Amino acid sequence: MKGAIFDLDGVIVDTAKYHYLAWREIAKELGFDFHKSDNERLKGVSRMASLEILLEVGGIKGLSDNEKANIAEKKNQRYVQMLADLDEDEMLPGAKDYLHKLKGEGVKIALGSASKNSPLILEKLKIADLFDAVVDGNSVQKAKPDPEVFLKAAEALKLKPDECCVFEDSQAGIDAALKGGFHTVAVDKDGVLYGYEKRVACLGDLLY
Ligand code: B16
Ligand code: MG
Repeated sequence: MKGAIFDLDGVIVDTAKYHYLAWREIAKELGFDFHKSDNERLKGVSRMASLEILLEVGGIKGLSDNEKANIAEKKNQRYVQMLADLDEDEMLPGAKDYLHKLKGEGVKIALGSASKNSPLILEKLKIADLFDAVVDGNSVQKAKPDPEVFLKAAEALKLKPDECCVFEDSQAGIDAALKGGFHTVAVDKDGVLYGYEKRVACLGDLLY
């Protein structure tokens, strides 16, 4: 492995809980309950695609693009407020140590995330300087399972896909990595993903 490309939410940090709380508040304002089980569907999905899923769950139809954009913006403001106190302690087990281990071995490191808040989150976790490249929702047109985000990350590292391993917690992300010709590690505690080359419960499993 010459390059390691990490998804953010669910691999490095558990921000899914804050996405859930923010979407749940929005659902409440729209007049329905958004349950934790529905939240699974939002994993790795872009902000606007997440809103479409939320509206489907609530049976809400016929909103204009403008109304949808306003709702998504409101959700993001709540989410960013919730990130105010985010710190290194909320990183998933072994994530920081594994990033440092790879860095020490000379492996190039990139982020390949759907989140437009990635730069803020990396700063808060104090790990931004470990990344040689950051490709996220701000720099891609096509969401996972399209391989664009990982192909751009490999290109930024000046490596070929088969020289890189993608670390992912969503099926859309695993599918994207496979389509792009990458090696894959699923970060999947519950064993719900398929198609990957190796599965771990957390990055800490790769330390020894
Ligand atoms: P934002 P990842 C994804 O992060 C989250 O899993 C997903 O729930 C979220 O909707 C998406 O980022 C967009 O996030 O609203 O911050 O742009 O797993 O791709 O790192
Ligand atoms: Mg993820």
